[in-house]
Amino acid sequence: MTNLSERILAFERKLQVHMHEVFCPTHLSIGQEHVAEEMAAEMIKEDWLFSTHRNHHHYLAKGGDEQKLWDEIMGLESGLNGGFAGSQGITDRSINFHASAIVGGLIGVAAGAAFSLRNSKSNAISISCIGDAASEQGVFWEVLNFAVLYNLPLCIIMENNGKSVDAHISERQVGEISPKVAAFGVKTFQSIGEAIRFTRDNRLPSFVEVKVKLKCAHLNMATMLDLCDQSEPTS
Ligand SMILES: Cc1ncc(C[n+]2csc(CCOP(=O)(O)OP(=O)(O)O)c2C)c(N)n1
Ligand SMILES: [Mg+2]
Repeated sequence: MTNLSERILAFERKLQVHMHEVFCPTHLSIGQEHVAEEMAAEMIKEDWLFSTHRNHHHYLAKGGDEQKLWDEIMGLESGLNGGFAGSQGITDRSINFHASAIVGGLIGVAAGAAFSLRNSKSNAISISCIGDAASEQGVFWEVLNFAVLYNLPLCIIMENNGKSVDAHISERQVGEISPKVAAFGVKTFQSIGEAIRFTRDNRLPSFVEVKVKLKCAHLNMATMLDLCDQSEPTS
């Protein structure tokens, strides 16, 4: 395990210990740090990164500010977004980073950013990190079509942990995801590095599906239980 993975894991483990102080829905990335590690090796500061509800590892990989992230999750004014965004919806414009709680919510925005980069002289690309459940949103397939049609420098990184909350992928989908993506004419890869380099060098879309194992619960529950305890008893 390298420095970045260790730093991410330490951050998430510390959060687990302090979870009783967290009042926003928080999805830890324990077990998926290696994805962030591989992304960090290829990303440049100018790249745009659009993430999901499970975003801490992506944010730290992009060079985000660990203390500001911590304070944001804790709901503090000193947080990245003044404590208003919480874990799921963080934004850091200084490093072109955005996250959203809506599953598949930012893939269209990532395509928009790629569209603007298409005509620029920059070698920056747009990166969309998604989970396997994002492929159950229509916009995912619309974006594939649009990205191929308009040669967008868009790299889609899917962390497939086989789960959408508690529903296993075998209960939700037929067949494998990558071959369906390839049928749109999007070049598919097994390695994150290769996918990012392909998009950067050729200014074309790419897709990489990484099979991962999430080694923690889907979502923190401690605070939710606390909130339940504080509610008025119903008769
Ligand atoms: C549009 C939308 N529908 C439902 C939800 C509720 N929800 C939150 S996380 C989640 C599962 C997402 O699974 P996946 O994209 O595979 O990411 P993972 O949690 O496995 O990392 C769902 C259904 C949501 N946030 N947005
Ligand atoms: Mg999943």
